[in-house]
Amino acid sequence: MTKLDIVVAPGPWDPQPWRDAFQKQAGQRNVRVWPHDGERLGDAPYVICSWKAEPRVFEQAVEPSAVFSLGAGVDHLQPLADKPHIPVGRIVDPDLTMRMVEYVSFAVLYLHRKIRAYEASQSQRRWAPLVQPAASSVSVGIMGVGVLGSACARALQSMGFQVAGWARSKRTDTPFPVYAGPEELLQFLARTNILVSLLPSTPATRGLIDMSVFRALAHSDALGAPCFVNAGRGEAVSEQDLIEALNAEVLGGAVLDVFEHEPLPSDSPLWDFSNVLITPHVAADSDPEVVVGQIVRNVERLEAGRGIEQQVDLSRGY
Ligand code: NDP
Ligand code: OXD
Repeated sequence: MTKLDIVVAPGPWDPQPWRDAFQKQAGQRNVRVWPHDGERLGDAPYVICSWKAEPRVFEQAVEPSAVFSLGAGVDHLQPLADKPHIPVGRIVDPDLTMRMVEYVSFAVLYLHRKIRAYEASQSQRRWAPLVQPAASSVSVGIMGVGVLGSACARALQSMGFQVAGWARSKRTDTPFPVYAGPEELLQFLARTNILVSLLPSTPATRGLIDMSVFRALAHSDALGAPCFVNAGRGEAVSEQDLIEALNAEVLGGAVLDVFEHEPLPSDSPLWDFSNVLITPHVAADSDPEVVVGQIVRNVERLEAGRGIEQQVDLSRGY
């Protein structure tokens, strides 16, 4: 059985933890970090494990046996869309899922429990209780109820929030209602006080969340103006419309982890809103030890002539 070389192309990430984790878990396989260990990959069969790597890594004379994303999203692997014969895998892992559940639960509670207002009171040494309604009076709508969105929906439901999802296809296997497709979007938005996006970046989702979406959300006695959480991809949101919606108080607050351009430029007006919390794309980090374990299991499958798990269809975009 031929062992595959493993080429790790971690793009802007610190390569060292990835080199260490692969060297620890890859057995006898040859591990190379690209481009640090040289740009040319040689003629031995290999796989590429990539995070936002420069596309020229995919332009070698010999093609990879498979390409793995080092995260859940595969939008950065679009250069491979015209090579459907190369299998592409992504990370689906309880560790990554639980990190996203933590982040989204925190963000929804931060908005629902009016923590921003209490932070402002504290900075002025003011004791200022606000009406604090129960979670059951707030409806959370999650756009994208795949692996991450479904887990977040269940966690929020267990806290008492009214939860609904929106996806591309109809679902009947969830303990919360799922609205599907453009035809059910308005119905979904009309019942949503806190909108959470966990959508991937695809041609169909790009710029989907715009002013018309924000205006269609429901005001509630509990929360006032609706709020927005984005931990999916910045490209799914019209950032200009988001800024306008915050300025016009169509939205009452937001927690944002992902942006059209990352790092978020220092002159972005989003930094200035007192009712917006910004985090630097850290909602669900990939832990090298965990991710590498899943990739090595897939490499073993390839070496045994089997297909990979968590394969994605890049023509669908996610
Ligand atoms: P999945 O592929 O499991 O789920 C994607 C969901 O989005 C599905 O419910 C899918 O619908 C829905 N969807 C896709 N396209 C459309 C569309 N055009 N209209 C309506 N719904 C659509 O992905 P994950 O849950 O694992 O991850 C979601 C995203 O989260 C990733 O793609 C990544 O971009 C982001 N992410 C962000 C992180 C961070 O740190 N901020 C960390 C990890 C991931 P259907 O169910 O019908 O297929
Ligand atoms: C991912 C991410 O897609 O970190 O895993 O954004």
